Amino acid sequence: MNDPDVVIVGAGFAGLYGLYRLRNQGLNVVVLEAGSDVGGTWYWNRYPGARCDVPSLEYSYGFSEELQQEWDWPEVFSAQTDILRYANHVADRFDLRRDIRFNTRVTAVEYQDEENLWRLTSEDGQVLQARFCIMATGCLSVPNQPKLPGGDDFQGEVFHTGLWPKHEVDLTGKRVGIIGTGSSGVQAIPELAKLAEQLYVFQRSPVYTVPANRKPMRSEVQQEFRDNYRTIRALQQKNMGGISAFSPVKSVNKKPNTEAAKAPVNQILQLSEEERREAIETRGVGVLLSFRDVYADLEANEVANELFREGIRSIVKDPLVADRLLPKNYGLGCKRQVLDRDYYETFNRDDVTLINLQETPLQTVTANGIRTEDADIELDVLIYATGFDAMTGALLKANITGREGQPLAEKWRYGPVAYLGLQMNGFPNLFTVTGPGSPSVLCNMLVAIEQHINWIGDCIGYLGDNNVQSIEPTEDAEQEWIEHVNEVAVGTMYTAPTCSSWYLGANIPGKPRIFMPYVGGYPRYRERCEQVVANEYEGFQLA
Ligand code: N01
Repeated sequence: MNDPDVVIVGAGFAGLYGLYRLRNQGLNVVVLEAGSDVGGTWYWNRYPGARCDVPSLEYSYGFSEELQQEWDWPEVFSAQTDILRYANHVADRFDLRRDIRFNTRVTAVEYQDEENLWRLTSEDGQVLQARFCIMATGCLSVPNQPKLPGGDDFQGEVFHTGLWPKHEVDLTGKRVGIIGTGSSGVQAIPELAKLAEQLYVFQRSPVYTVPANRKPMRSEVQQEFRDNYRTIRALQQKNMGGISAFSPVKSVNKKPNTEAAKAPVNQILQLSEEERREAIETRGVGVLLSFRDVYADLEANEVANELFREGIRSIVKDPLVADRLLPKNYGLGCKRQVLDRDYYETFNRDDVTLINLQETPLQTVTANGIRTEDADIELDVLIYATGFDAMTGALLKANITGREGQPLAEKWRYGPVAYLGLQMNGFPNLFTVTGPGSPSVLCNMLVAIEQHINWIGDCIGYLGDNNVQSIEPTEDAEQEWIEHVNEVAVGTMYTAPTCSSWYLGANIPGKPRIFMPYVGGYPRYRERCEQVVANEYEGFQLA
């Protein structure tokens, strides 16, 4: 087989759209995928309770009018199974599988200086060369497996939420331990509690989580979205997080709002205590996330934090357990917001035990379970819900080397350095999708992905039309962009001194503490990308 024009690594939503878009441009494209099927995140994260925290009508492709008109979403916020079904439908509908090589884990991505080609090698020894390489490897795709003392000694079954097996995991009658209470843990815990005989939750940091919308999709609502998709996709382009927040008017009976609920106040400090409580009563605790000052003002943040804690105390019956669940040393807005279904209620069950690792640290994993400072807890199953080596993990794991054999790991030894999260100096014709320095994980992923792939597709088209052999950013442009990325993150709760999050790389021992995504908002970022193109690829060197 002839070498393709483009190799894409990853057949998640970015890889699928990349293949569709570039193939339609007349390019010969091959996708290499480690899994046995499409879906990326939604292929690997099959743990009980896995679902998306963005409404499905928004977290879906906008590139095909037919696709958005024909696909039915069964719930407002879809479960993993439905999103994976959607990914499979897209692969089949657009005949994408014929260019995807499954079970092909890329272990090296090397630039060949002389030929100006990228050579990709896979675990099973396949070698493929192409002029362009697109890393569509996802932002949360390398599971963080902490090295706990005695971790290898455990004789029971071990799972990671991010690598959940495809076969059914039978937890009936079993004593199950779960480490981690981030988005994955919070989603899994209520479901695991229903399946296991006993559930032990090992919590290092309590979490701020608000109840998720759990409504089934009504066909009238779906139809109203379908009728308005053009507007919705346009609104997404103008929203900070790539979400249209389109409000159906025909298919939804709006209840009359109380004064507090409809007040156009976006500062919590402008409300009296009574008004704050009334707002929570009418709109739920999630209303705390709608006040702007909560994200920018420490006093406002603490007011909201305390109201949030009050909510936990009112749900969890045992005051000691409730106290352990209260986040105390960081504020709302520091970490990725978590959504839940009956998380706090789950701790009222007799068969669920919360272990606060800050009070009673984990000493060792044993053959039979976990030993903390004050107890030996026997387990049949141990589940790690310990997150991911986010944003840079998958790129570094692919062993990318650029011009003159420079490893990406060396270029990024003090943190990721890239221009617009799209390209790196020294790595010509290699593109990253939703890479560090782009809105990425702070944006509706599908919107961010389509924008990146369109930009890359247009760029490759431009190079072809103008007989240009390679593109890469200048070091100056890269540096300037990173400074801007850091500048806009300063003063936000994301970078507050009390904050440790995977956005900052703080969850991985030894990882440089750098705020990786671009917090300046999707529209501003998109406009910058467009301006760069209008100025004939400003900040890039073309050769
Ligand atoms: O990972 P996390 P996640 N010993 O890093 C704990 C997306 N996502 O998989 O906070 C003990 O948030 C760690 O404790 P601490 C979403 O973007 C989305 O849950 O570091 N504990 C924390 O409690 C999300 O933000 C969806 O102190 C250890 C937990 O493990 C991102 O993925 C669903 C530990 C990790 O939380 C990551 O979420 C799922 C150790 N050695 C995921 N190491 C939705 O769409 C780590 N922890 C809803």
